[in-house]
Amino acid sequence: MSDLRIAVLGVGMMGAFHVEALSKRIRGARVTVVSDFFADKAHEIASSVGARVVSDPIEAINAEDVDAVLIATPGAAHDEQVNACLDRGIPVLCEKPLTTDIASAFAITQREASLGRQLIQVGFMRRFDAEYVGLKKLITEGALGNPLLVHCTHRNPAVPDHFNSEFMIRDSVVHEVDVARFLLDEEITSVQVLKGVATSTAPAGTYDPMIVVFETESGRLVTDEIYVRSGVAYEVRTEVVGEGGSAVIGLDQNLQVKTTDGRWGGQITPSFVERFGAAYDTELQRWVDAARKGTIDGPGTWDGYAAVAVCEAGVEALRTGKKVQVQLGARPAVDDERSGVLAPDLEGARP
Ligand code: ISE
Repeated sequence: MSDLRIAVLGVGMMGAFHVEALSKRIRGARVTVVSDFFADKAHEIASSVGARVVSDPIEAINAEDVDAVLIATPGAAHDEQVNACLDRGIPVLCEKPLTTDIASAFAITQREASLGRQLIQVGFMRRFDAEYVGLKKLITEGALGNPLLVHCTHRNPAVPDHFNSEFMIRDSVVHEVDVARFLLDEEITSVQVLKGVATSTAPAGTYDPMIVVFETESGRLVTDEIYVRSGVAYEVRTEVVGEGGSAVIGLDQNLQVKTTDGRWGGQITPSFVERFGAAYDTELQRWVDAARKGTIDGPGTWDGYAAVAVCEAGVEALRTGKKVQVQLGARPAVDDERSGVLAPDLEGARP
């Protein structure tokens, strides 16, 4: 079978990272077309992998030498680009968010369902991380008993000033939204945001850190500490507390150093690229393998839509200080079989 020919739209940090992975580490795929608003960047990345540049993203989607599309453009461009891929009926890996508003995200779930095929995978890479897959397996196998609580910690060492509290919810907390839905296998029904004392490095009016509290359909509680200017390193931890025990991941305990002066310690990953590098590659390989068969293998449009809706409720909770309910509406039938479910398979989580 010939290689999957991929157009990568947007070659900022994530897009460029994926181009490199597709060219060096992923089997069965080749980047043939690169498109970016910044022509210099597009040419630089395209020439590094022998691809051509098509400046108009819609033209890139419809190019003859393109079988599938990876979307890593800013969120505001996703609606038009994802719909153009649906027009053509080709598989897509779309970085979060699926779109930037509830109505357009919901419309995409309906449109894809009406095609009767799952074509759009949303880039929630944590579902492919070995530790998250292991945690999910523990829950599914009943090793922790009935899960009661999930505690998440999400710290970035530093971010640019445009990262205000609203952006923190849409761009960072969105990962815990997906993790909670993935681990507990149920929808989030309400969101509350607690704002405390902000770090002195946060711009005026930005609450950093914040504690976000989710409730799920069955009444479980999920807490998320989001702190994006910790000044330390990349720390993403998740603890599930069940009736029969608890389990925690993200402790960065792989490498431990003991020194002659009697100190010990380990290394914390500096950013999400190091922490989730293997997960990104697994996500890509599984998407490529599925896309070659004309489908996806991972979180789908319903997961993308649910994340947009919960984040929207989170932003309202931030503004009003109230607990905000999430109304998802009816899930299109065709998604039921696969979307939101990634088989808890530890082997599969390794690239
Ligand atoms: C970024 O967009 C990511 O996706 C990272 O995983 C997250 O840690 C960071 O906060 C986001 O801004």
